[in-house]
Amino acid sequence: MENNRKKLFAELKEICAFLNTTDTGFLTVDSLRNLMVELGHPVSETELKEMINAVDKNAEWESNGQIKIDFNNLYRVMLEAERDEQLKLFIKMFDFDKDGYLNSEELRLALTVILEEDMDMALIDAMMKEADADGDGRLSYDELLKMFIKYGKI
Ligand SMILES: [Ca+2]
Ligand SMILES: [Ca+2]
Repeated sequence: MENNRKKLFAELKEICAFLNTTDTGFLTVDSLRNLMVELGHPVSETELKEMINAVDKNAEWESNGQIKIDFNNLYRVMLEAERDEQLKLFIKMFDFDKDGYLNSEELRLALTVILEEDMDMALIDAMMKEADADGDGRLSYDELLKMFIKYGKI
């Protein structure tokens, strides 16, 4: 399942990149639905609407039930969804006490594994201090996201 999602993302990215070079840069509801079917991921009408709303909340539906979707927005939403998934997986992998946050020891282990070198606890403390915006001594999803964006990791 995990691999399927990754594959779908890769395919969608390629298609988006390709189609975005066409004149309009827009996709209609029907073409999006067909695209999902072709990729082996048929979606219901509700799911389709949710996808579209995630891409563009202000999208205007035309009288024939069609809607134009900006490919740049679709692409951005997909990238964000992918990043979200990666970060959740990262937290899950290293959240040893299962409280949904990373404390300094968990962060140290995570960085040791990722960077393949022993992390100095003083450095970890400094990173924690910087990233722990609400000062509760552990890093939440949002705090980790900001840290990763700052260091260009995702
Ligand atoms: Ca934890
Ligand atoms: Ca915190």
